[in-house]
Amino acid sequence: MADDNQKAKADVGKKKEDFEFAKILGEGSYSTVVLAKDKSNGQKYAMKILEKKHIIKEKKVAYVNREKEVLSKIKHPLFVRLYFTFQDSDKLYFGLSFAERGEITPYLRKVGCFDETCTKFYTAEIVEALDYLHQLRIIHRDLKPENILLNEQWHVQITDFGTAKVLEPGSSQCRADSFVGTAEYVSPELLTSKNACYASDLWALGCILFQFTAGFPPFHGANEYQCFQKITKGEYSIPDGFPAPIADLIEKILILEPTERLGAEEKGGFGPLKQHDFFEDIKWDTLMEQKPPPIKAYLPGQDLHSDMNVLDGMDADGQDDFDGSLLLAGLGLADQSKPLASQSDDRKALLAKQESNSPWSPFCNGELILKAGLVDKRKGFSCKRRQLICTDGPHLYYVDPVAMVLKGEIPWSEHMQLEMKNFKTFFIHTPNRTYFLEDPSGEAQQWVTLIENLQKKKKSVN
Ligand code: MP6
Repeated sequence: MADDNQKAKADVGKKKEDFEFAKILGEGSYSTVVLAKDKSNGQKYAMKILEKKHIIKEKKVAYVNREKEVLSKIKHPLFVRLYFTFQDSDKLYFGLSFAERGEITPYLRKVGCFDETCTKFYTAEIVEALDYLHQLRIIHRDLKPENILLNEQWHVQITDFGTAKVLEPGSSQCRADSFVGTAEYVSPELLTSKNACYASDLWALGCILFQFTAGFPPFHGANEYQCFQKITKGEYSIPDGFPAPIADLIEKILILEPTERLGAEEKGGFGPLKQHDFFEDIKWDTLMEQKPPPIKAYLPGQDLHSDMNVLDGMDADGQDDFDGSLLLAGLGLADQSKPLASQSDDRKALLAKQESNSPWSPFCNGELILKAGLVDKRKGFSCKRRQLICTDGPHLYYVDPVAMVLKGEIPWSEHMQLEMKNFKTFFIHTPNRTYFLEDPSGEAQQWVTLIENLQKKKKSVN
């Protein structure tokens, strides 16, 4: 495996024909990033490709030149590296390091929110990266989870410098200009005075730390305007149960006045930030040599939502009288011989009874309810009480039992993995997301058994 300097030396005077181009990795505002393999040595790169005509038409030549200037300055393991550039008659090509694990965002989305160890490690790497970047007098200005990539060893690789700014010596503010970052992560000073400063990146860091822990960003609204309103007022709330050191650090960063933010030059810079209690056990000097922790969900304590009352109109545990285990036996589905979806007379009879008796029938597309009951569906710190309905589709629908509206479906897949944590809590691991469910009536085992039986049944029928 060539190291960075070997890769840099070996890549002098490249041209398009030297590479095999594969999948598109991502689309930037004025570019496409494509996986490319050097035919001479098999080395993989992320090739950023820009259309000259488009750049000129959109008056982005300065933007491209600035990005190249910034990328050429940055030589650090926590950033994507620019190895070479070349052009042909109509395109520009930037050869950059390929971050094998891609963006951190899908991993966060899958687990809902990171556990504290994971949050701490990745936040520390971002802090280390910003410390380096600011020493080069560069402000990123659009730091967000989508721009945080992970390399093959699961270390951070920060990317996307198209909107970065290089400050003049002696100034810590950049001249006001029209750029505003991505709504949820943009700092108040960028919205009010259009002046970005080093502390603007610290604001984004605070938002990312919040999102790693909660599973959603601190400032969000139905549209950008609502989001900006909350940001300029510093209007956000820390969910109950947030780990105290994280809450304290967020509160010390998400401060409207940039000079007051922990990590700001006026507050002593990155030293005091790295010394915050939250980073107490971080060994800063060897961070990049450490093995990153596994990406795991943060499972807020069971009592976080003890005020979740059983909704009116539901019997104690919200269990419908169409209890799946009875129906499963009734349809002979408990044994392995009968076909799953046979339109048997007893199924039709049960379906008729279900349609006249069960309030959940309208959500089930004419499928038979095998089990239905109230569950708390958790994602990070958000918790929604839903009526979970397992049918012989098989499908897993979930309904808002108050509004009586179908809210969605846990995508059925033969690759679904069921995990029972305790008699109330179980997980449904699907390829893109893990569903964290709590059954207040303590029937986690019944849910897991039913769903696994249906998976087996479906596999045997297909
Ligand atoms: C990405 N930018 O490897 C990526 C990258 C890789 C994957 C997914 C998204 C990637 C880069 C990159 C350099 N190396 C990479 N996405 C960015 C955020 C956007 C959406 C703007 C293209 C960017 C260099 C920077 C100068 C533009 C990936 C890897 N495996 N599977 C997916």
